[in-house]
Amino acid sequence: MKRKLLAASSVACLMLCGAAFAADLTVGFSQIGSESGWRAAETTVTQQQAKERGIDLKFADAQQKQENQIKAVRGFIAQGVDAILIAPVVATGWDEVLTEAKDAEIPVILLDRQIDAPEDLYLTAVTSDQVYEGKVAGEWLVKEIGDQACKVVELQGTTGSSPAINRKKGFEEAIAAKSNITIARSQTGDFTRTKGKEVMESFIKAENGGKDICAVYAHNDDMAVGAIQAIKEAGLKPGTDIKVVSIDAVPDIFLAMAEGEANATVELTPNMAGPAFDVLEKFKADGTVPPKWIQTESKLFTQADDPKGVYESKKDLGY
Ligand code: GZL
Repeated sequence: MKRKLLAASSVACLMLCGAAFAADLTVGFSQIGSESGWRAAETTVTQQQAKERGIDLKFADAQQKQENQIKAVRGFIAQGVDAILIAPVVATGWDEVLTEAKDAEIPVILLDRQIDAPEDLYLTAVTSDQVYEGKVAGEWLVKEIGDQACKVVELQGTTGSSPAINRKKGFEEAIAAKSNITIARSQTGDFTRTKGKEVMESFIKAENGGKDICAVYAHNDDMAVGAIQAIKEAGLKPGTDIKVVSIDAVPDIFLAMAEGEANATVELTPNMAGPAFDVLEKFKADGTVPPKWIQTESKLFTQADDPKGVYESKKDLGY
């Protein structure tokens, strides 16, 4: 793909050329996979955003493997794309390949997960505040439980991923002052329904058939939906015998909420690509460097928030 240099000399031309740049942009996107409903929606929205802007999007699905993401990024560099989007499956191990992108003068934008790497290796990161998400979930439980003794089981996201690390941290901060609320068991469910169900089954077995569990905190709704299945199969009522709090606000958690089987979720927008493409187009058009972090909103939803109506509003958004 030949890079086009525009001899922009006037504002009008800059504006026109800016738009032309968007039409000319070829962007590589290394996506983690399709482990959750939220991830599927992020992919759909990214493809829609690219199409609306006339951006040629090269998509690579890594099947949740970092080595596949690194291979895809190297492929994008070899193709000479104008920019690279990465949703990084884990937080470490990116320095080498991002240095190769930097040496090739190809800007990298991180979507929905942060990494432990020097900030000059990427243009910006578009993510939520994941510690805050965990805090919102924890504060909801603190309010819901009051002073009763509450044994929590935790379904963690993918080991080593920034959301798993940060959502755990935020939740623990929120319950730290409440000696009546303890995390009895915590294990990764890898952000998937299947694993979430499997791990919840083991927690139920270990905790007196689930009767000693007061709440399950899942780092995403997909694991919560799996846990709800396991709770029901154990003959208990999710949402009442065991409270269910999670993160993402995907449509299916609102169906569970409408049935009284889930209690709370913290919304994560699947539209990380819109803000990413906005800053990329400006960067390409006139060199404007964006802030290193573009934060997306986090909003709590509970059964009091018309879950059926929210489901209807979300069900066709690509989840
Ligand atoms: C969080 C994102 C997480 C979602 C999960 O920013 O990376 O990954 O919460 C997804 O649904 O698997």
